[in-house]
Amino acid sequence: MSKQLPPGQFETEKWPILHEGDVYLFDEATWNFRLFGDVKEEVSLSYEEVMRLPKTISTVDMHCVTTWSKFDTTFEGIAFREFLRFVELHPDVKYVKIYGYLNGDRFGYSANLPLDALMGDDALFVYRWKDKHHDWQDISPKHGYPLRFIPPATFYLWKGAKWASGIRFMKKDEPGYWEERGYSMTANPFKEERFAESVSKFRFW
Ligand SMILES: Nc1nc2c(c(=O)[nH]1)N[C@H]1C(S)=C(S)[C@@H](COP(=O)(O)O)O[C@H]1N2
Ligand SMILES: [Mo]
Repeated sequence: MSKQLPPGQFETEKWPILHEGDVYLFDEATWNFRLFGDVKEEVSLSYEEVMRLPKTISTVDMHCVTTWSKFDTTFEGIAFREFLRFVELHPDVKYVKIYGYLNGDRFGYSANLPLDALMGDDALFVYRWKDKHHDWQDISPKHGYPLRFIPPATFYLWKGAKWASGIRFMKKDEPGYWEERGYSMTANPFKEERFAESVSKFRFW
C-alpha cells in the first residue's frame, strides 16, 4: 500500500462514481462469469461457483484519470489469479481484457491489462469494502455489484471493470473501451500515462 500521490492527482476521502451507461441490476439467474479467448476450453462460472472461490482481503489506492485519488480502501474479493485454475492458457498468452456490463451488454465495457501484472493480492474482483469512514459493506450497484474488478494501483481506475462479466485471454494486446477512445494502453498513474502516445503532448519532446 502506497501513500504516494501520482503527478496531477489530488486526494479525496469520498469514493466518486463514474461510468458510461446504466447501472447493471444483478440477476443471479442470468449472471455468469466467462473465461474465454486463447484457452484450451472456455468456461462459464455461475455466481455460486465464483463466490465459493478463496477470498482475499487487500488495501488498495485508487487513481482515477479524472484526477482524484482515494487511498486505503480495503476490499474483500477474489484474486484474479484464482480464475486461472479453470483454464489452460495458450503458452503465448500475455494480455487479458476484463469485461463488464454497459447498457445491458455484458461485453460492452472492457479494459486491457498485461497478465503478469495481475498475479498479486492487489488485482481483485471485489464484492465488499470498508475504509476509515465506513464499516464493511457490499459494493453498491453503482460501484459494480455483484462483482467489480479493482486493478493494482499502478493502473488508472478505468482498468477496473464494474459489473464484471468475464476475462478474455489474449496473445496480443488489444484496446478496450477507453483505450479505443484515445486513452493509454498501459495507464500507469505514476508515469502519468493518461492518453495514448500518439495524442500525448509529450510525444515530440
Ligand atoms: N462496466 C463499466 N465499468 C467501468 C466503467 C464503465 O463505464 N462501465 N467506467 C470506468 C471508469 S472510467 C472509472 S473512473 C471507474 C470508476 O469507478 P467508481 O465509479 O467505482 O469510482 O470505473 C471504471 N469501470
Ligand atoms: Mo474514468
